[in-house]
Amino acid sequence: MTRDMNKYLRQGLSGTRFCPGCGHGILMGAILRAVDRLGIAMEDLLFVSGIGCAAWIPSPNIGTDTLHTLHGRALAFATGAKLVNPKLTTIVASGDGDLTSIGGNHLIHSARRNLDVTVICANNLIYGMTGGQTASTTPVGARTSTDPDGNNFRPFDICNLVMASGARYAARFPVTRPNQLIDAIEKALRIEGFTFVEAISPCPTQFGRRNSTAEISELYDSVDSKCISRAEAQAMDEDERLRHFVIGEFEP
Ligand SMILES: Cc1ncc(C[n+]2csc(CCOP(=O)(O)OP(=O)(O)O)c2C)c(N)n1
Ligand SMILES: [Mg+2]
Repeated sequence: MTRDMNKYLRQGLSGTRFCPGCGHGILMGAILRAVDRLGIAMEDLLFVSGIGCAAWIPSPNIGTDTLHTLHGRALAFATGAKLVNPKLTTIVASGDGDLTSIGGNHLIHSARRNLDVTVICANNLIYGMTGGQTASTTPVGARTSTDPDGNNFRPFDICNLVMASGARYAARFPVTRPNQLIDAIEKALRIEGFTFVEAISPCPTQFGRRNSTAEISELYDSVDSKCISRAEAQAMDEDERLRHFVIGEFEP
């Protein structure tokens, strides 16, 4: 994190808990830069997270109020916080497992009810914290600790899932394209109602080393090279599309 974002960090920290090369640190920088652009005061901001490596993005790193809650229940806590103080800009920042597996119901119903929060999903395609198990976002064929020969099941398209549930805005970008990611987070924060940004965030420790991309730079290149536009996706058959990340903005 460059020094210009220091003012948003909790005092006394001597570093983050992320592994070397974890994309979650880049995402944290992107979130803070979007907040900075909008000039949101620290006291008007609340971060809520569940459990997982991604849930460490706000807590303990960011110096605003943060709720570090139960696995899968970040949106339930955010709902309560929003009821008590609707004026707070409330950002839920958590992992793909946390938000779409154990927390999947809270995600779709928060979108359906148009809860006024911005959800930022750090999608590292795996359960990072607990040892690299298959998640509902793991690509077909990717090896994990629970699928050493490769995952058989198709992953959720989380942006489509939340849009179909009623979200006002969704976007997907990898952390390898930070400017697009910052723009998307800024836009999501400007829109009232339920908004969602999915950041593809490489996990060298649990995903990369099992999928022939042990070098951090190789993993970042691999993720970036799989990013395609919606127009490119339309020209592909389903099997080929599932091997890529369709990036961009999704609006009703
Ligand atoms: C009720 C409950 N079930 C399971 C766990 C174990 N657990 C902690 S984090 C986690 C998965 C985290 O994955 P994700 O949300 O994708 O975050 P990541 O670590 O990958 O960033 C699991 C299964 C838990 N803490 N509580
Ligand atoms: Mg994960």
